[in-house]
Amino acid sequence: MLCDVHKLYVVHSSHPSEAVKAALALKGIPYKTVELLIPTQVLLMRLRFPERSVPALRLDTGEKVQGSIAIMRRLDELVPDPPLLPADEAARAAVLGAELWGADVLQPLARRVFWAAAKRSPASIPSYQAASQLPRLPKPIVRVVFPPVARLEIAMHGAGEDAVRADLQALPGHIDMVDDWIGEGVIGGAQPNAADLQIGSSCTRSATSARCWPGARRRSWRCATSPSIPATCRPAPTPPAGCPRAPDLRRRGARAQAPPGGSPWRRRAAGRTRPAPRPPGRRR
Ligand SMILES: N[C@@H](CCC(=O)N[C@@H](CS)C(=O)NCC(=O)O)C(=O)O
Repeated sequence: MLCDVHKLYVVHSSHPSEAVKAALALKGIPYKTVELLIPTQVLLMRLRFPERSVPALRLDTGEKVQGSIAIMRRLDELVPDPPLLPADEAARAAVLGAELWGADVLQPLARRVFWAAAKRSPASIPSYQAASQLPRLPKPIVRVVFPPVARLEIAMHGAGEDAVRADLQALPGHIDMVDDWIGEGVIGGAQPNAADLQIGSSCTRSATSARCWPGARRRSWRCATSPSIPATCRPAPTPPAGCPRAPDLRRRGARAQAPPGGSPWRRRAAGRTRPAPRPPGRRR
């Protein structure tokens, strides 16, 4: 069966969805957005696609592609220019490694931190709805509906206090690694690539959520403001200034070093050992 237009299924403010929207925009591919209200995608996507998550793309031919990485690959086949992967083999391997790390490590971390932060700061939720296509839910309804949704998402994504504390302690090491990739030209070049979109969208999501967490908030988030990260990958939502703090994290100090030995992702992606750790206290 032929549809007349490509359809991209998203939930609003979903970072992998933003990455795919940016890829479609870069390639100038017209599409229609089908926005689902979180967390209804868990049921509704299963009716249309093999998996329950967004983003998912239904091409005008009826072909279905689900998952941000799979969609990016398919878009490159459909519209090769501009490419989302470099032609040079070594550069391509580095970008693929960074993209995979972005999808497997940073993306779920950003999701966990978001839900934990949103639970702490339910007042920030309307700001995340700002650019949504769906009718804005009245605040009293958000107040009633949000707590069980947050509990469900936290359970689904393993975003309990301990997991998020570990995430926030690992985050500075992750950001250093992303900044190194920017320095090496793997990401952050003149032309955004697939890793820029994958990592940039998660960085911006983490950066907005991390405003709730004092240690993480001190970081400069160079990755979230890199010029190669298209504006569509930078969701505007900002938790309010009065967003509650996390006393346990403040006591421990969230500026932790990367895990000993560094990330295996980094070594696999770059094909070399991790550089010596930076001197303590260095700020970007
Ligand atoms: N790694 C996948 C994950 C997508 C994903 O988990 N999307 C979230 C929204 S940001 C979702 O739909 N979650 C629902 C679920 O996992 O049940 C991708 O990049 O497409």
